Amino acid sequence: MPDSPQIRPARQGGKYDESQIQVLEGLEAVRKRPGMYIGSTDYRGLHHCVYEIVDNAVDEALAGYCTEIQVTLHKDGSCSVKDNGRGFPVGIHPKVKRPAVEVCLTMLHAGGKFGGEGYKVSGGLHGVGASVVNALSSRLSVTIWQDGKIHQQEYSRGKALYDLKVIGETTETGTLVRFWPDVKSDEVPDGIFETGEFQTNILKVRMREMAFLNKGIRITLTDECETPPTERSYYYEGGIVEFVKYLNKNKQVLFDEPIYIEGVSEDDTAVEVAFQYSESYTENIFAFANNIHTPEGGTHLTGFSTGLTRAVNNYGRDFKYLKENDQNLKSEDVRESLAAIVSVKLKDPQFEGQTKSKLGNSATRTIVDNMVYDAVYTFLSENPPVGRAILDRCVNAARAREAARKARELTRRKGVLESASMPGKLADCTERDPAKCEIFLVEGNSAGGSAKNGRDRMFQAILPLRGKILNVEKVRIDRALSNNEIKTMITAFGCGYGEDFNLEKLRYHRIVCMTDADVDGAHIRILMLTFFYRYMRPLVEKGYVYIAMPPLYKVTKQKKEYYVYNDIELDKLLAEIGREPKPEIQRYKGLGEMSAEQLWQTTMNPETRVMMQVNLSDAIAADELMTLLMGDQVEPRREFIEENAKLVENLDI
Ligand code: TSJ
Repeated sequence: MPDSPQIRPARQGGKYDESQIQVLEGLEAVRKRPGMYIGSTDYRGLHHCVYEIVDNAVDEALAGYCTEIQVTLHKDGSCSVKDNGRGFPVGIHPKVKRPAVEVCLTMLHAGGKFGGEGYKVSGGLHGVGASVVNALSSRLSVTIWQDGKIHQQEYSRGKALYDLKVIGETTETGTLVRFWPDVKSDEVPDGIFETGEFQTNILKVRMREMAFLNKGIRITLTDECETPPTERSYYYEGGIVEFVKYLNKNKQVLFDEPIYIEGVSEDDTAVEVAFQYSESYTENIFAFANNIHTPEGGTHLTGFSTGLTRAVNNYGRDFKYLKENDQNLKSEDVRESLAAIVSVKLKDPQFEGQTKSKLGNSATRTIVDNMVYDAVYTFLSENPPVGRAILDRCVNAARAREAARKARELTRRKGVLESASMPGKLADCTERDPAKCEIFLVEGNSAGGSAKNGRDRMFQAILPLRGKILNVEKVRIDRALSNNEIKTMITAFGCGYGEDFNLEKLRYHRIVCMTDADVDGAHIRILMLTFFYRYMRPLVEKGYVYIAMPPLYKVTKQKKEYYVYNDIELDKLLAEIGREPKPEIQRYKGLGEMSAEQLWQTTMNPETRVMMQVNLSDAIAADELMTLLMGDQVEPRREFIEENAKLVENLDI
């Protein structure tokens, strides 16, 4: 039989060939409903594409054949990923009768089926495979160095442009994929992505995370769009131990070396845990399954938590840190001020939950629990100073929790937080159906005035806040309640906080942070998001939290006014309307400079405004920034702000 054409008809000799129906239907489905495969078509989906390709190279590294991964952002808007592995198999796939690499890149879920023994570990957030990226790329090329030859094939929107061909000879091995995301524009109305701009700051977080989670792999990120081009390299011999040190790098730690546990279960589940206590009052535990972050937790996290709690309690009893009459420590006592990484790698991971980011495999819980219990109990027994430090810390946390509970009951009885009377500063709306109501948290009094006058009082409430919200790193929640801004927010929202949080009592379904478009505004926004993330997390999970986007400039030309939200838009507009005669450009330094009418038109009117909905990973990013910005240690903070001034701005996306 001669070589088959690129896409053969589904029907051949009256018989359906299932794999080909999949080719045709598969990639079309991807372009029809991209969100189903990559989550969204905004900047997040765009960056998932990079992760998806990198995951393939990481899998080759985990199989033991690759040590270097090079990620490059090119000036022409493309991204390439190159590894020094064995090279993607080019042999003919027995069933489809096309080269394996072509099958993987042009068929949905074809990946991993010809991987031989072992299992795909990374598999991307949505576990969809490289063909999805191919389908969503205007162009993609794959180059393979293998068996003395260099092979290449190119595709457009997932369809091969020509058969795999040999383009040269080589002594090396490896795989290179370069793709040009299919970006929507006036010229390409049927494009996919709303933006094609890769951001180094977003990519570097994931590349660093991948390097932490997979020790010994070097991942290099080069940005050729910057002048001069920048290069960052991530390589961690210590893996997740270095990850934990990184999480605690600005904190006073209780003991110098994180505790590290590693093991493989009978069913080949690989478990790695590292943890360390600090003097802070928050927990920073990140759980991963097959290199995928699981913010909703799951069985691996539960196993860690119960195993650790049991070990600390038993050690405390056996070594008399807990007296007979003392209650057992609760898991939240043991987790306070804990930084930890839990990473499991398993066959057939089951992802559950709202965002499919919760591990469901029930066997994993017992595996992790037992492994952690044994290792921690033994470690503490053999290292009494560390054991003492940890037990002191946890017993202290338990006492504080008990005190806080009593204080809360007192305030509850007095009705301080639940009374019908709303804070005086709140300009409430008339509507009572929470689903229709919005509350704007506005920085500063003058802006608060404009917002009050500009709003639609039917459904929009205004709560002016005066700058400093509190740093939750530094105090426990009971003390946090002495902060006026925090108290006011809790009262106005009506839904309580922490363990008592009740979403049904929430008075507004849109909570909008409206701060100035400058660094101070960004800080206050980070403080707000961190507070929500730590004490009202369901607000974030439900998508009730938003960031208002006030314009940065007003441009006036020949009595026409234009509002512009960032510098790129400004350039675009000036190109459009012409710079002669000179348009007047006003840069807003703060919300307070806008009149009530302007604020309504540009930032608050649902018909015309732009708002960003905050998701869990935004909140986590804010929380991490907060740790760095507000931690005890001054020097790293300054360094960080200098290094990341851009990242703070990036929260504006
Ligand atoms: F999938 C992809 F095209 F996106 C991609 C795959 C992208 C990149 C950057 C790298 C890779 C990739 C795949 N690197 N290395 C591999 N290796 C294999 O696929 C491979 C090689 C040999 C064998 C074998 O059993 O001999 C098996 C596999 C799965």
